[in-house]
Amino acid sequence: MPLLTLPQHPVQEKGLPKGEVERALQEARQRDMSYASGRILSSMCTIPHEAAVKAFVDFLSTNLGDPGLFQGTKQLERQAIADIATLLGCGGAKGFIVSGGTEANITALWVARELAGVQKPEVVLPETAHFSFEKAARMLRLRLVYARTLDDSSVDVEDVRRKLTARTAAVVGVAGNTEYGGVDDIEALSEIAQEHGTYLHVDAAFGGFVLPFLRELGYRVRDFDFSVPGVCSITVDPHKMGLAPIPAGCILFRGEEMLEAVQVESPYLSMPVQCTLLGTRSGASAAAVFAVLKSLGREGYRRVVEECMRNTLMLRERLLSLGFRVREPWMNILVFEHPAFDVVAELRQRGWAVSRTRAGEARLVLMPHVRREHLEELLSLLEELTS
Ligand code: 0PR
Repeated sequence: MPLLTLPQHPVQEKGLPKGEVERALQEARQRDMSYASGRILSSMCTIPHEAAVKAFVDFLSTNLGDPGLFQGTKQLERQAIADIATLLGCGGAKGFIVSGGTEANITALWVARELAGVQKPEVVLPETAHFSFEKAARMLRLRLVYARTLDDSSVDVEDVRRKLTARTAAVVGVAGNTEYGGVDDIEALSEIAQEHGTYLHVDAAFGGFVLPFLRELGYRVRDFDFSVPGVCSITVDPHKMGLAPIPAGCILFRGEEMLEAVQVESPYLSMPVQCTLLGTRSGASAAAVFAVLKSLGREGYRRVVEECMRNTLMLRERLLSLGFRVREPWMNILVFEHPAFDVVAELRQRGWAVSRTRAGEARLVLMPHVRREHLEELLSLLEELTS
């Protein structure tokens, strides 16, 4: 069966009437799940902030691969970077708005490998690290050395220490791991990395827009950012809890000189050198990130995080009272299971998008589009299943 009712030729000879193209687009969109339905409980992305959407559309044709042509847009990127850098403990950190966490992690390991300059370089990272590091490792010919994790899903720092060798080009810590939201002991990793003279990268793709606000709300939060001296670079994704439209990641380096390690000459462009993986890259993403940062301010983000966390803790209490085994949440990611049935299978069968951890538990990401009323619906269903 054809996917759409639109003619299947790759590109037909004559343009189709506007209405027909629009109809095909709408038809496709209707087959998508929607965040607003509350049924997407597996995603780290959400409905973007309206100011960011407007900025994205207004800056659609801008290209930060040639910043001399788009100096205003470049200024927005600089400002957005400075704001995120300040949020993460070092206003002077330098970097770029990139396409997402994968590009950010690849860029960080690329810099680390170039700076280390060792033969057969290795990277020591937690078992819980995101699979983007595997892509980075294959591309950059790095050997990944996984360190064990503890019961709370954070890395066993003693195992990291044991795995360092003369070939170690970088240590990776995660602040908000994908499955559990766990935060590694970045301070301990920093000490180990500094003793060993090794680069330390922190993947805060999810946690970077959560942890600073949880701390401001009075939650006990581990230090994970540039306030920890050994941290060389941080990945943080505006298109996750930053409420920016996809694609929007961010990579920050403590010093500008680190970026020079991956710099290439771009002689026929308006700038003589380029340090990003992408050449032509979206100025719309940078403008959108600027717009949401400026519209929400710290207070706005704090409110968003407060609501997500309140929902997470409410859900946890109610699940416990229904007899589910629930993990202690680090942030707005909740992992649970039931001794008598397969929660993931039951929920999926009824149209809820939930993910499964490698250990088989149900994993929910309580993003801002997940509202109280959706959780009440979910809870009544789970109550039925347990009775
Ligand atoms: N680092 C961490 C800690 C992540 O969780 C992710 C993505 C990345 C890096 C990579 O980021 P990009 O996907 O932006 O390149 N974590 C989620 C995942 O892959 C992303 C996600 C988002 C998954 C939306 C599902 C979804 O519907 O599991």
